[in-house]
Amino acid sequence: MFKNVIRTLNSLGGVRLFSQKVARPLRQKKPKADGNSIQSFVDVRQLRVVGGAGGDGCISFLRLWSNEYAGPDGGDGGHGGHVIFQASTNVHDLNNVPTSVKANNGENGSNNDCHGKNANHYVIEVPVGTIIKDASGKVKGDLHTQGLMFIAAKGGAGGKGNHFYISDTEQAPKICEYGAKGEELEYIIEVRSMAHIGLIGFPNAGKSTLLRAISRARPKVAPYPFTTLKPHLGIIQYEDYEQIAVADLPGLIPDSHKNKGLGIQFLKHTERCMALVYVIDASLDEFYDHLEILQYELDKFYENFKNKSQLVVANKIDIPKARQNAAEMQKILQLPVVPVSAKTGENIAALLREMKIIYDNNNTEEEEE
Ligand SMILES: Nc1nc2c(ncn2[C@@H]2O[C@H](COP(=O)(O)OP(=O)(O)OP(=O)(O)O)[C@@H](O)[C@H]2O)c(=O)[nH]1
Ligand SMILES: [Mg+2]
Repeated sequence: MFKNVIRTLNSLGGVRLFSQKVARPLRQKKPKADGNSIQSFVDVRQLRVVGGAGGDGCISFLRLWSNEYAGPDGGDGGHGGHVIFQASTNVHDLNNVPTSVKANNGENGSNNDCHGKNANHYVIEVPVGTIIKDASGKVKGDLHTQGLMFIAAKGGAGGKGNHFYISDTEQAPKICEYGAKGEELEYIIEVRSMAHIGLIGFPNAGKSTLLRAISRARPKVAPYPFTTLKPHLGIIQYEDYEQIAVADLPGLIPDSHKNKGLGIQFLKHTERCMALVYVIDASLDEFYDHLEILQYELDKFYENFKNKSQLVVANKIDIPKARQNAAEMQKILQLPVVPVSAKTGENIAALLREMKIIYDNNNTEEEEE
C-alpha cells in the first residue's frame, strides 16, 4: 500500500526534501519469456490503403401473379468500407499495422428492393501521437488524442438500383449504377510519442540493461557500441494501476544532430516524452562531458527539452570507481542523480520510485492545465 516516502536528493543548492505518497512498482506477475523473443519497436511504416468498392445497383422487374407489371424493384448497392486510423492507448507501436490494407466491398443490390449491405469500416489502431504523411512526406494528420480518427481511404458509394430511377415520365427504367471504386492511397505513418520516459545515453552506457532490469522488455545487451539499432519499449506497472512506458533509444554520440551515428532519427521520440532519463556510465571519468554532450545534442534537435523533467542515472555502481564517480556526480550536477547498477539490480527500486514521482508530477500539471 501507499506509504509516505521521504526522499533526499542532492542538488547543487543543497538537499531537496520531498514528502509524497508514491505508489510502489509491482513485481512482474508473468515470467520473462524464454527463447529469442526480442521484439523491437516499429515506429515508421509505409502502407497502401484501398477503400472498399461500392456494391452495384440491380435491374429487376417484379412479376406477380395477376400483376404482370408490378414494377421495377432493383435495390441499391451497399457502400464500401473506409480504411480508418484511430488513435488508441491499447497499442504502443505499429507492429500490428499491415503494409497493405483493403476494406471490404459493399454488397450488390438485389431484386425485391433489397439494398446491399454497407461494408464495415476497416479500423487500424495506432498509438496516440501518430503522425500521418502522404507518400510525398506531407503531413496529413496528427492523431494526438485518444479516439481521434483519420479516414485514410474512403470506400466507394453503392450504385443505385433501377427502382431509384422511377420518374413520372419513366415508369420502367432499365438502368442502374455500378458501385464506385474505393480510394487507393499510400501513407507513411510515424509514431512520435511512444513513451512517458525516454532513456538517453552514449552507446554502451547500459540503457538496454537498465530497461531489462525494470521491465519485461528484452532488448539485446552486448559489450559493443550500437547494440540497439531500433527503439525498445518497456512497461512498468505500479500498485495504483498506473503503467509507465519507458523507451530505450539507440545511443547518441557527439555530432548526432549532424546525422552521425544512429540516434538522431529516434530523437523525435523524445519530443513528446514527459521526462528524459540520462543514463551515464559512471565508471568512466568523462561522465560530466558525456552529460553535456547529450544535452547539447538534444538542444540542437529541439530547444524545449529543457522544460521537461530530467533525471540522471549513474549506472554501473557495482564497479568501485563508478561508485565514487556517482557520489561526485551527486555533488556537482544540478539535476537529481540516482546511482544504480543495472546489472546487479542495486538501487533500481529507488529509480522506479523517482520515475513514478516524475510521472505523477507531470500528470497533475496536465490535469491542472
Ligand atoms: N558492470 C556493469 N556492467 C554493466 C552495467 N550495465 C550494463 N553493463 C554492461 O555494459 C555493456 C553495454 O550494455 P548495454 O545495455 O548493451 O548498453 P546500451 O547503452 O544499451 O548500448 P547501445 O545499445 O550500444 O547504445 C554490456 O556489456 C553490459 O553488460 C552495470 O550496471 N554494471
Ligand atoms: Mg542498447
